Formats: sequence, structure tokens, C-alpha cells
Amino acid sequence: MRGYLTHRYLIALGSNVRHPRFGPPREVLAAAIEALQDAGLDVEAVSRVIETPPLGPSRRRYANAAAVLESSLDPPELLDLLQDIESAFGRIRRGARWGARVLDLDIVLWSGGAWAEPRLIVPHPQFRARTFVLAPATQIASDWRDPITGLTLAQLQARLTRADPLA
Ligand code: PH2
Ligand code: MG
Ligand code: MG
Repeated sequence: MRGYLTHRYLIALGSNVRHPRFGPPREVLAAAIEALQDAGLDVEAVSRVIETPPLGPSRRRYANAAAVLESSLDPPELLDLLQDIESAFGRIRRGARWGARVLDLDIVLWSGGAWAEPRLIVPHPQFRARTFVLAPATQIASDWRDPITGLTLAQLQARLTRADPLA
């Protein structure tokens, strides 16, 4: 049922480790989309999967994608669910920041504007600087406006790829 309690979310997906059953990272992301649907989330759009060089210490390349979904869950409730799915895919949180991971599901934007608490900040604080988030996100939600800068995803992506150091 869709009603006034329904929120829209932009989710970024990433993987740079094989899964013993699903296989290489690109297949992990496909399986993750199914897991989101099985968990009762209404998946409205899914980008293509892109392969990206790792940002940070990990050496393995990533598969990245983005999805738009609808849910009546609020951001902390959705975060709990996404973390349950990450765990079900075998992700172990070792505390190491940006370590290799079989599945990463991040909340990038939600229809409610900004959300800030110690455990969860939406919009995702780094997403404006990350092509591996903006490129797939622009495929499926180019007109979605970042509530902080007022720019659309397409504008943020153009600003990033222009890469003018004086801008
Ligand atoms: N995620 C990270 C750190 N570095 N690099 C790429 N290419 N793709 C990612 O999804 C990614 C990353 C932390 O979540
Ligand atoms: Mg994450
Ligand atoms: Mg991440």
C-alpha cells in the first residue's frame, strides 16, 4: 500500500569481494537487489552495474550500482534492515574503515530531506565527491535534488566530472 507514510530512498550498492554462492561482485549486487525486494522494500529503479577502481586502502576493484526504493520505514529502521542484509551476505564488521566488503548498502538520499544522528547522516556526507555513487544514481534519479546544496544529481555529477580545481 502506498500512502502518506511512504518514503523514497536512493541507495548506493557496492561490492569488491566474491560471494561463495552468488559469485563475483556484479552478481552479488544482483542478488542484493533481490534481497531488498524479499525484505518487503518496493524497488522502483535499478541502475546498471559499473566497475570502479577502489577509493581507499582496498586493492580490489568494486562493482557499484544505485537503486531507488519506497518504504514506510524511517531512516534508522531502513539502516537496520540494510545492515541485516549486509550481514546475511557474510559481511563482518571488523572496524577497519573501508576494508574489502562483500556487500555495502548505503543510504544516500531520502525524500524527507536531511537526517542527522550519530549513527546515520543523510544525505550521505561524501556522496557529492564520488563518481561511483553519482554515475549510477544519475541514471535513475537525475532530477532528484540534494537538500543541502540544492543541486540535482545530474548537476552534482556534471560538477564532479568537470573536475575544475578552481571551481
Ligand atoms: N566504498 C567505500 C570505499 N571505497 N571505492 C569504490 N570504487 N566503490 C565503493 O563503493 C567504495 C570505495 C566505502 O564504502
Ligand atoms: Mg556502508
Ligand atoms: Mg560505503
